[in-house]
Amino acid sequence: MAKKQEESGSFTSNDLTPVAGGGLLDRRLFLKRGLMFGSATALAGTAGNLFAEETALEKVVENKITSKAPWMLKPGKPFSNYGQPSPYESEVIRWISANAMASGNGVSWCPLHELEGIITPNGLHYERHHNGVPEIDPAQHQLLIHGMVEKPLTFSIDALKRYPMESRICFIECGGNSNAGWNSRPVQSAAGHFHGLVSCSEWTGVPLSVVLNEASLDPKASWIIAEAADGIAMNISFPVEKAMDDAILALYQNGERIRPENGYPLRLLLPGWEGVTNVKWLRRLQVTDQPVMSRNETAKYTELMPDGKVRQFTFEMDAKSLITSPSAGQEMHGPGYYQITGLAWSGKGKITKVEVSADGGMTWAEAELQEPVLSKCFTRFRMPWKWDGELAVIKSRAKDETGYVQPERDVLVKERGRHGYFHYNAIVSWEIVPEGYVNHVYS
Ligand SMILES: Nc1nc2c(c(=O)[nH]1)N[C@H]1C(S)=C(S)[C@@H](COP(=O)(O)O)O[C@H]1N2
Ligand SMILES: [Mo]
Repeated sequence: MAKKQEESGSFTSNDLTPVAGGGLLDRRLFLKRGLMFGSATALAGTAGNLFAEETALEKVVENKITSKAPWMLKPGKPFSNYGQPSPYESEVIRWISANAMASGNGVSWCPLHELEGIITPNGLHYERHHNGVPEIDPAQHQLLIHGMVEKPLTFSIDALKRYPMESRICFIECGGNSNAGWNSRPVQSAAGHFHGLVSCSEWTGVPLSVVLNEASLDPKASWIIAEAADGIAMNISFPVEKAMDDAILALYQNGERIRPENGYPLRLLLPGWEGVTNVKWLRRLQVTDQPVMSRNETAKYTELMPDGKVRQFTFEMDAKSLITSPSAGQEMHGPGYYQITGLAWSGKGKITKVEVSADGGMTWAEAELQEPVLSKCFTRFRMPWKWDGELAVIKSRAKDETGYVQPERDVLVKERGRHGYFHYNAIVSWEIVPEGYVNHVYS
């Protein structure tokens, strides 16, 4: 009987029994066909619709015949060479916080709380520049590979485009993302203005192993120093092992050539590894047997631990998750049914589970992971929720395929101490007050 109902797609009163405290419902609830097609009487209480308005026949007639919207009364605009978002979406933008003394040094945040799915539109990919965006002529740009190789090689962009390519959908996250989490008081910024130094794209280019094999590595080579063509010639070291594993010389981002801000015409892509290792405007790879010990791998992106030792070369980004809706600064529309949704990712592989709590972490229930679930990639999670209008604290907790579970904030702070500035990946809590406002809290 239960099986039959499942097949017909309708829901039973059992489905409406909370699966955890605070009104969390079965993660499969919104997937049931019965609910989508209006037999939601039991769910909605009185009316048969979830969120839609009941429409009388006269209204239908009026709508179809007499009241035509202004845009239906004239021809639309002509074609455009490059499409832009609707002007009504003009507030879905990156949020810039640049250094007042040096405008090319700073960040712009991806508005994660305004986006859906797992792909970041190119114009909204977060930015982190140490010295601005160089305007590079691809016809003059070259990549040099030298050092502990048999044959030093130079590649033009045109030459690289002729090699066989691969695509990889993965996130890039700055090691400084979410660093406001280390503050003693919870910041009240929108989710993307706090956690938005991470974005996810389809990157396409030439596997680094292919060109390194062509140059033929010295068996004693263990590190590669990547150097950029920006105004600081930014450089960073990474192990040869990663180069031969899944590193890509990326030329394309979500199908089009990489945007200048993100490394045009060539960027190093080290899937799952800390943002700073993904060198943009790549011009040189020097194969060596030791790291270069540059500023960005010594003074920055490392942290002093409580025992006085320093954590360095923390390449892989640990698992993390975040509810993007509802989230800080958003408003609820009164008690009733909601879909909690957010993003989870891990630099160590696939996300295997996301749990959600609506009672401040006392009880948890498993969220639905939306396909595709890919390694080192954003994973979208969803959870149906009936908010009773009372004070609630919602949070999410990610687990990856290594078994690692995202820690609570007090656990992370205890482990790392308070000298750190980078690599904050603790559970994020949003408090919903009866008036419907959403705040960031530590609990
Ligand atoms: N050449 C160069 N590469 C760079 C940087 C830079 O300033 N210059 N910033 C790094 C840092 S710290 C991060 S987090 C990522 C940001 O990549 P994005 O701007 O495409 O988001 O690029 C890395 N690669
Ligand atoms: Mo970064």
